Amino acid sequence: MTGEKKFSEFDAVVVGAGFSGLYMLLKLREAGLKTRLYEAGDGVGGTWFWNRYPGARCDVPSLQYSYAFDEKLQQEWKWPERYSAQGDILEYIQHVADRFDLMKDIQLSTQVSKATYDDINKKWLIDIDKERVEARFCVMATGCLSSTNSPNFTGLNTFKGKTYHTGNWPHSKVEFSGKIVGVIGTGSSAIQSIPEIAREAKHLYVFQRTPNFSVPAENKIVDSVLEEKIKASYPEYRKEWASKPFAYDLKVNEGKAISASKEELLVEYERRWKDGGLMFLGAFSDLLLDKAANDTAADFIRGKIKEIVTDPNVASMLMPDHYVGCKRLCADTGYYETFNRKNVTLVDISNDLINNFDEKGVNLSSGKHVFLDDLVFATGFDAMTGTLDKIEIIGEDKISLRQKWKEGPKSYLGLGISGFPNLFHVAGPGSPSVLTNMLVSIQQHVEWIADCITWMEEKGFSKIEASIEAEDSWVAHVNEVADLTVYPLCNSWYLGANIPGKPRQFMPYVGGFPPYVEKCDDVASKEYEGFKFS
Ligand code: N01
Repeated sequence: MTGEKKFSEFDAVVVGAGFSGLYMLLKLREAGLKTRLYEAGDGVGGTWFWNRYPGARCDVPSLQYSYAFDEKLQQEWKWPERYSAQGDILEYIQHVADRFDLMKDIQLSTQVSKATYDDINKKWLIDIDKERVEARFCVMATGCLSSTNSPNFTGLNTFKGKTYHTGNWPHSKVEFSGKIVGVIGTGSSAIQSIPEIAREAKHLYVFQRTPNFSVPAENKIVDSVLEEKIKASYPEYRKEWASKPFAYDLKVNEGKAISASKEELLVEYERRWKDGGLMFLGAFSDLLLDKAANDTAADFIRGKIKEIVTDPNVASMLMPDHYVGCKRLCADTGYYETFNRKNVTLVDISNDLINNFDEKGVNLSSGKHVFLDDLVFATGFDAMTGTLDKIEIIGEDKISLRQKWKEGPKSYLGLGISGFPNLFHVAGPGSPSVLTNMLVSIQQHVEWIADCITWMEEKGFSKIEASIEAEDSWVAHVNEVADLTVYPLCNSWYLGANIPGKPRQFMPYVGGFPPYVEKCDDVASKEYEGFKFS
């Protein structure tokens, strides 16, 4: 016992029981390491455990957004819809946890508050609620969008109605019928939940600071012929999808928008709009690289908004003026159409700011008061770094990760952090993560980490640490590549721009999944070049 705390010792600790953590646990167990996984929630599922808001579903096709590591699993599992709903994805994750007998090594409802590297014993000392744990390796599988952003509006604590956050939604059905509801935010979570809430509520006010581009998801029942075809050669399909820049079958047209005629642009955009989903971003190869090319896509979507939304003023308020994709493109079911409903009001809070809340609703800076029964925050996340920021992580020089990252996150390949030995991060900043099919990125990271630890065990090393030189040069490369695209040109969470005071740095690696994998494989083949071992 350490003081009042129970003491436990493992070879490895994994933090987080989403897709990353579960697979990491399985791989470390296969590698022969005694491993324990800690999860703050009272169930597994990560993102899909917390984000239960109405309309929550994935925007990558489920036949692709699923684990590839087990042929029987991928053959047996049946996805009901092209883009699965949150409940179906959660059921799949729970099935995986049971099928591979993972629950016996998972401790739920357990918050990791502190992790300190002990350089003498080459171990992490991890503080959880009533326990102190020692482990040789610590893997942060804490997710990229797992710390909610809840703006602290003046007077919010006086508001008498119920408040919800899309990223931390109650487990039982929330009743909006007969209620006057406000939704703050117009990102992906809002765009999915607004049509659902509008169908139920007496009246819905949508408080919009920045309009967002969205394309129809065209969700449907999984096409059984396609499913059969894919399942007949699943490993080959998975390999082909992983060879694409976004690690899924986005079908990027090789043609360029800047050299296409008006007719060619229209035909391609119309075709993609009709097919639905994020395929829209692949309409031309230069959309994310060239401002003029991107403008053609933006004009097309603005034209669609004008066609769909009957009130020209509302249509114009819904038209974004940034680049398509530089804030994550959304996929919706009836989003713009929802603003034709009589019980929906769009409130532009970019000029008429939210001044304060009182017990009955919200006051805008113009003096206008909006009465609300319930309020939904669809205000997103402190993305990519937020959850690690909440844990006090102390490295070998007694410097905290918070201090190290105060100017922005720095890591080598998004996998390892200089000064923080034996700590790995799955899909962290500096890796392609959120710009790709997360399942593919997660599997690549988990397998790389498991292989690296196995290699260390074989070689008799007990300590691995990214070198500062390798880290600096990778961070420079990540920034350099981002600057070749339109991604850094708007105020997105990719840049940390949604969180007041957060350093502005483009966090994910935008160079494409295949070159990233090539780099990771090359590093591994050169005895983990850029990492130091002892
Ligand atoms: O969060 P967001 P999200 N006052 O950050 C507004 C993934 N995801 O939860 O743009 C007023 O995108 C903010 O306004 P602005 C996906 O990767 C995937 O919707 O900062 N408004 C914005 O409109 C996605 O990108 C799926 O000016 C404030 C909104 O809140 C990511 O999660 C579904 C505000 C936040 O939008 C995050 O999406 C859902 C303030 N103080 C989510 N603060 C799918 O797979 C913020 N806002 C389909």
